[in-house]
Amino acid sequence: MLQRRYDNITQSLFDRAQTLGIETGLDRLERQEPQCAFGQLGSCCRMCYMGPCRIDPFGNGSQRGVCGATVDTIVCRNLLREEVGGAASHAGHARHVMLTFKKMLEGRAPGYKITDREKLMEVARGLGIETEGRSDEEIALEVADKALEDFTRQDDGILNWMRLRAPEKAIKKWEKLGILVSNAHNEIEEAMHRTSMGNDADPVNLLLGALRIGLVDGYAGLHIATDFQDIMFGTPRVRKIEASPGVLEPNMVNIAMHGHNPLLSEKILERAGRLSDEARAQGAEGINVVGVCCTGNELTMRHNVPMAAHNLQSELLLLTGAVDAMVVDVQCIWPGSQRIAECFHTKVITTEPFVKIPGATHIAFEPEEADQKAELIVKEAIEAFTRRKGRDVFIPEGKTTALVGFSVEAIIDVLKKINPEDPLMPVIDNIKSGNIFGAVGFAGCPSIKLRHTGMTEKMVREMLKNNILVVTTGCTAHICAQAGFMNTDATEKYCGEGLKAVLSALGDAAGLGAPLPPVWHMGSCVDNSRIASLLGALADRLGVDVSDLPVAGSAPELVQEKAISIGTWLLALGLLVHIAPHPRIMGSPVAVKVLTEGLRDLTGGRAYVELDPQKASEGIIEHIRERRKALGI
Ligand code: BF8
Ligand code: SF4
Repeated sequence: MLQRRYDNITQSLFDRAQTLGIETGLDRLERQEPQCAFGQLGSCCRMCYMGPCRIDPFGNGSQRGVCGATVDTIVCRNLLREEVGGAASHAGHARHVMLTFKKMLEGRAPGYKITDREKLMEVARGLGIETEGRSDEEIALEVADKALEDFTRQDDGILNWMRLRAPEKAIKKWEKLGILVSNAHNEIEEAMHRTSMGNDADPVNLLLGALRIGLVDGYAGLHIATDFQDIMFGTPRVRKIEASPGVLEPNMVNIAMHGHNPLLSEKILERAGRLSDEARAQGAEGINVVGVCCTGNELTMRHNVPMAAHNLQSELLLLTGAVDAMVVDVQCIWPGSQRIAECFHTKVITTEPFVKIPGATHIAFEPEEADQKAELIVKEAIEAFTRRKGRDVFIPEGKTTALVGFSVEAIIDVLKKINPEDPLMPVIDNIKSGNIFGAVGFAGCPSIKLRHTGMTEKMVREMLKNNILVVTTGCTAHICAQAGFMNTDATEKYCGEGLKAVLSALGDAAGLGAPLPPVWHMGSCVDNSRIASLLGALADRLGVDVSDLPVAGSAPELVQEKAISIGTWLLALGLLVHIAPHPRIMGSPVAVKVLTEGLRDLTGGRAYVELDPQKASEGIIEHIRERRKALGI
C-alpha cells in the first residue's frame, strides 16, 4: 500500500496506475526505502577501485577511505562532481543553441531565423560589438563567435558572457577569491580532474572549485541559452495560458513536448500547426501540443502552449491514455515513461542521439533538417492517434489559468508605464515603504519525496501573506500555475495588503483591468538567468551588491544536479539559498560550516537547509528582515 498522498490531480493519476496495475515512480521509491544513509550524507566514495569506501560521520567504523581521504574530502569531491553534471547539462544546452544559431547564419539550418532583432542588438552592444553600418547577419555572427570563445579560449580572459551579464561588483568579489572562469569546457575538465583519485584533498579548495562551476553554469550555461533562445524565438511577453494535466484533449492528437531545448519544441509546434488538416483527415479535431517540464515553460512563455505537467507528473501524464506522442530531447526524462507508454498506444519519441531509451522510437533531430524531422515526428503522433481512436481515456478534470511570460523586458515595459525615465524606481520605492517586503525566487523541481507535503505551495503562501513577491522558473512554475498562484484572483486571495496594492497598481498600468498575479513566471530553469538579471539591475540601480538586497532563492523540492549547480551560482552571487531535501553535504562538518556560515564573509551567500515549510519560510523572512535593516529601510 502506497504511503504518500498527493494533490488531487496527481493522486488521481497514481490511483489510476494502481487500478490498472501499472508501476510508477512512487512504487519504485517506496521499494527503495529506506534509502542509503551514506549516499544521502554524501560520504560514500567510488572514485577508485580500492573502494568503494564509506565513512560514518557519527564516528562508527573507519574514519578514512583506503587512500586516506577524510569524510570532508569525500563529500566535497562528490558535491563538485554533482555540479559538473549540472553545469555540463546547461553548458551543453547553451552550446547546442548557439551552434545552431551559427549554422542558421551560415545557411545550414534553414528552419531557424532571427526573431528578436532588438535583443540581438542589446547583446551585441553589451559585448562591445560594432553595430553601426553592418548587416544583422554580420553582427549576429560576431555574437555567436563571442559565445563560442567561452567554450574554446585558452587564455586567462574571463567569460565574455560573465562580462556581459554579471554585475561589476560581483566580478570584483570573484576576482578577489580567484574564481573567475574563462572557458566552460576547461573548467568542467579541471573539476573532473581535481576530483579523481589522488588529486585535490582540501575540502575548502574543493568548495571554491564548486563556486567556479556555479559561475560556469550561470554564465556559459543559463545566460547564453536564454540570450540565443530569445534572439531566435522571441523574448517572452506576458500572456494568459492554461495549466494542469487537464489540458489534454480527448478528441485531438495530443503531443506532449518534454525536455529542455526549444530548438526541437518550437519546430514541432510549428509543424503541428501545418499538419492539422492531416490530423482531421484521420478523425481528430486537430493537434494539441502541450508542454511538460522546462521545454513546456519555453513554449508557454512564447506561444501560449498549455502547461500540462511538471517533472513528477511527466510519466503520470501517459496514464491518461490520451497522449499520442511524448516527444523528448534532453534532461529530466524518466526512463520509466516508456514502460507506461507500452501499456497504451502512446509513442515516446527520443530525438537526441546521446539520449535514447530502450523501446522508444528514435528520430534523430538535426538542426540542418529541422523542418523535415519535425514533420516526421508529428506524423508519428497522428499515426498513433489512429490507433487510440475509440478507446477510453482518463483526463483528470480541473484546469487553472495563469499569466506567464515575465521576462525582464516584459517587466520593465510595465514599469515604464509608471516611470518611463527610471522604470525600476517604482519597485525601489515600494521596497523602501515595505509594500514589497522582499522577493523570493522559487526554482527547481518537484520531489516525489516531498510533493505530498505541499512544501512549495505552503512556502509560497507564506511569502505572499508577508508581502514578499514571488518569481519562479522550472517545474516550480508548473506547481505554482497548477496551484492557481499565477492568476489575478490569487493576488486578492493570498497577498498581504501592501503587495496587493502594488500588484493592483501594476495591473492598471499594464492595462489588465485587474492586478498582476503575485507569482511571476520567469521561464524555464535556464531562465534563472532572467531572475539574476533583474536582481543585478536592481542592485546596480541602488548602488549595492546583489548580496545586500532583501531577496532570497529557494529550491524547495530539489531533484536534479542542475539545481545544485544553479544554487551554487546563486551562492556565488551572494544570495541566501534555501534547499530541501538535504543536499548531500551533511556528512562533512567542513562543507556544512563553509556553505551555511563561512561563505557569508566570502560572497555574502548562505545555504539554508530546512525541510519544514513553516520554519523554512520564517528563516527566509528573517533573512529578508536582516537585509532590510542593513540597508536602513
Ligand atoms: O531544468 S525543474 S525536474 S525539468 S531540473 Fe528538471 Fe528540475 Fe524540472 Fe527543467 Ni530544472
Ligand atoms: Fe576509497 Fe580513496 Fe578510492 Fe575514494 S579514492 S574509493 S576514498 S580509496
